[in-house]
Amino acid sequence: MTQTITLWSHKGGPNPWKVAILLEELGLPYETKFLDMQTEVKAQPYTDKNPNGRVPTIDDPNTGITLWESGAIIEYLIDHYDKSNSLTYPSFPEKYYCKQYLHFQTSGQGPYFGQAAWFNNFHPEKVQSAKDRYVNEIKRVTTVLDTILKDKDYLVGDKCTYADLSFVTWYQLAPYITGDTKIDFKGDYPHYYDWMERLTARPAVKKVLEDKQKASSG
Ligand SMILES: N[C@@H](CCC(=O)N[C@@H](CS)C(=O)NCC(=O)O)C(=O)O
Repeated sequence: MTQTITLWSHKGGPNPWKVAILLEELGLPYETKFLDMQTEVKAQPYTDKNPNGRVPTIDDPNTGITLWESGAIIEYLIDHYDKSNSLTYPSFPEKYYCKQYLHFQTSGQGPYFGQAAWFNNFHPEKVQSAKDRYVNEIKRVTTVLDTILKDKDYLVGDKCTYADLSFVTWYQLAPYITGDTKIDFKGDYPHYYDWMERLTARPAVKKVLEDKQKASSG
């Protein structure tokens, strides 16, 4: 029997919830532990697990691993628990295309969307050029995805993989992170928009987004 995996998380931030989507999709037992961003995430004992002082981290008693960085955690969960390849491909070149898109998400989506969030909502001075730069990056990344998805339902092959799922939680925050700039995703990026509708209609994704909503309003 699979033992319960612990997911160290934060109520509002998107990266731990990205991992929660994979845990739900794979039907794994897990419990979420929320950390206070001001007092706990950059302090011991948490930094003994994750010296980078960020979430997510997982503890998996089934293998004894403690692992951080959401992309690495997703690869680990897929390698260890997706034995039927339900969310990946064992075949060449699809296996590497899934990795390509996950790397694009962790390096090309997450950090830029994160900076947009920072300059629109937290930076103490109003720096219009920085806001523009990162909102333009959101538009650019979405154009890339919209173009890739022009003639297909999912990024790799003909089924939903972990690569698709990794993009969901940052996009859910788009209305907040773009500040004064309202992006018309449905009108300007229709292929992206339909893809995101398909992903967010999945029961596991719906559940995690509801859990996130409850956690951040609770
Ligand atoms: N590259 C990391 C980014 C993790 C990250 O930035 N997490 C945010 C929450 S979504 C965090 O812990 N922020 C707290 C801080 O920066 O102090 C990953 O993908 O796991």
